[in-house]
Amino acid sequence: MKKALCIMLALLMLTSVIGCAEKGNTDDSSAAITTPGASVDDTVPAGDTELKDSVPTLNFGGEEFVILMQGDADDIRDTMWAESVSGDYLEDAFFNRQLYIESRFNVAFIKPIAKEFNQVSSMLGADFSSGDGAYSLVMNQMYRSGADAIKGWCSNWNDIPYVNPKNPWYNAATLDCSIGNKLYLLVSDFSLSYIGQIWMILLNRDMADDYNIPDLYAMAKDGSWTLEKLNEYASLVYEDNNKDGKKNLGDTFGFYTSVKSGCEMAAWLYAFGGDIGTLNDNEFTITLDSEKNIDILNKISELALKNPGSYDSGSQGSDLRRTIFPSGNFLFATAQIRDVLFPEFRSMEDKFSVLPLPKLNADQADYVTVCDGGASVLTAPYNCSNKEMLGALVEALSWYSYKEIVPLYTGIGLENKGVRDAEGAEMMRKIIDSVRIDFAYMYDNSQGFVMQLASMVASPSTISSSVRVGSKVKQKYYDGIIAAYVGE
Ligand SMILES: [Ca+2]
Repeated sequence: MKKALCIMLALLMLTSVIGCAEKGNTDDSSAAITTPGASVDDTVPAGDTELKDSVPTLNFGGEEFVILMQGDADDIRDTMWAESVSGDYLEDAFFNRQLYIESRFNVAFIKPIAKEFNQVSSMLGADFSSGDGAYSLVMNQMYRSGADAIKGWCSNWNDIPYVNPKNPWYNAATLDCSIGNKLYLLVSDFSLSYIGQIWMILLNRDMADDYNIPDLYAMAKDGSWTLEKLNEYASLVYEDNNKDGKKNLGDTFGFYTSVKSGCEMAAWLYAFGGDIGTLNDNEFTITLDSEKNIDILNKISELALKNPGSYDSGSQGSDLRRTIFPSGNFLFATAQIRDVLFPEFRSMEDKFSVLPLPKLNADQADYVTVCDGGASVLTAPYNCSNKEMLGALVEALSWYSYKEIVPLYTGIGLENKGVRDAEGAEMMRKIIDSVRIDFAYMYDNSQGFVMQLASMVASPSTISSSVRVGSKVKQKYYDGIIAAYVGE
């Protein structure tokens, strides 16, 4: 074993806490959403029949499709699989998907095995050592999956038949994480955990009317939704409602963010066209120390801490997201897609819009966002015994989810008093399609810069020196990953 690989493995074994791991979704929102007339069928879903996976007719003789995933029973119910028809929109959609897949390929889409993310890794490792091939597909935390892939526990998706990452039901940026022809982590619409943890920004439309904010949907569409606009509109709003002379909860603000969250700060960094490092021909270079990126970190700090309308959750952390925007006291709030499915959002009186995180300026080509490192990505277990079934099902499930599940999932959160927000649904898809996954972020594994962004943004006077000090260590870390991939 190469020395670099040994160092890498040692580092990875030391890593126990992964990512911005708010645990998988544990909200009970979906349970509250019922559709009494729900019916179940196994026909091809409605919609654009031309855009479909190209998996041929295959018969797997009733073989079991076994998914090993992070999470618990609630995560299975909220993001993946249903025992039967229940009257809940999402669960019924999952059940329909199972019937469709079972009927199309003659497989048994059994209840996934859900375990805590470290345990999922251990089980995958044990399966690798024993050669059992007990699992068809593994869906574990992004950061953890990167660590597992380096150990050789996963197969290269490019060697799995039928999977075509260029199809729109995969995240296009996944390919940016390839090292040569090696692609171990895949993201598709089949991972609702991933879709749900994508960052965006919310706008309280009732407050926007009160403060004469222009049509931001139009602005987002024509590309003029920028940091300057966010700063301008957020700064219009502050009222000391509780008259204590302090900025605190209960007051009315223009903007909410949580500087303490490294992943949230990473989302702003990428949104403004910044990056941590670049990968070219198996050469990784830290770029966070560039003038442009240091400037972006300073701008995030100014937005979060100096804008007169901003409220930073400080030590209260990001858990406040669930209640703070529905309180009706915030014009804008940084949020994740799944937040809008929380009951607090669904019972919120004010109307709201979803918007992409703004660009740094109008010159930036397009909107960019990222997903939390704790979300699930797809890996192919090295010992999976039927890789043809794996490929066929991942491709078909991803396509089906793109057509049927994701529009439903985002639509539920955007439904206001029974009225579907069509413009919002379109915006939501645009946000999902703007997710960037690059090598630095995908393999951060809490060893890269992501977690440190929080303390950097909180202390603007030391941003440059912190980045400079960290760069050497991070460069070695990433070099080690690449050596582990290409040096074997
Ligand atoms: Ca106050």
